[in-house]
Amino acid sequence: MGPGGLSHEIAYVLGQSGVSRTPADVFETVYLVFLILGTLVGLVVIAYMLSKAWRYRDDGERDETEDKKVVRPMLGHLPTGSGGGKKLFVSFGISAVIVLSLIVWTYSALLFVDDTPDEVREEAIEIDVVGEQFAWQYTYPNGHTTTTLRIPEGQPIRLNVTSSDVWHAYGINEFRVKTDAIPGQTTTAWFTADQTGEFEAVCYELCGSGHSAMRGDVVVMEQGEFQEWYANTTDGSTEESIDGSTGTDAETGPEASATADPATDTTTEADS
Ligand SMILES: [Cu+2]
Repeated sequence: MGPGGLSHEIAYVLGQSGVSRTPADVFETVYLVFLILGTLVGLVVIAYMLSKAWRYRDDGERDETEDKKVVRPMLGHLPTGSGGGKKLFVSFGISAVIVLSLIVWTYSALLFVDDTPDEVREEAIEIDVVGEQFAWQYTYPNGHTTTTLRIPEGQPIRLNVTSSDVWHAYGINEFRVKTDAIPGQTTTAWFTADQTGEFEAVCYELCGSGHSAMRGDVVVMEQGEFQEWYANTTDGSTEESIDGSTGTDAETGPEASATADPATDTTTEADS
């Protein structure tokens, strides 16, 4: 959660319109709400337990006759003390309402992530992702393929993920993206990168001996920089091959690679 994140979270919780939500916001809000509620419930339970332990402690002044006056609940009967079990029903009722509303709210929030909203679909760049032992390959709308994912900051990205061999799972931790890569099936995931920089796409499904090395670079560029880079990619051009030669882009960073790419493209094109 970045600066101003809390007001964003609260706006989302209150269902305010005009707040552009991303899956990362949804997951962070769900996490925050459950963390706060869990902490509150924990504090109440522990405080109640400690207060009762203190109140009924053995201080050596126990009155034996008091014990006999206590009405003990019987198996199969509702307790008659505290207003004939009213307290029990009220607390059960309130808990049920809270738990059910949490389920409905969480589920609807997750549906928002699963079903890409229409306005996101219109804006998004669609990129095909193929997992293969042991690398990720991306194909852009213009047919350009690469093993380094380059995306602009602030624009939704929609990934169509599949696998060409075994089960993998595609994920970028920072942007809260994770989806299975299954041979013969396509799963979609979307996200919006809220910061520029270099990140890592990792395989989250044990897929063979090279699983732990199944990592790819993710470079988030400024919009203008990305447009410049993308304009220089030609139809069907290949930037890096999947067999392990990753080129120099990861080391030189987005600025250097934006200018270096056309050269890389022509050399690899000649090879294939
Ligand atoms: Cu894998």
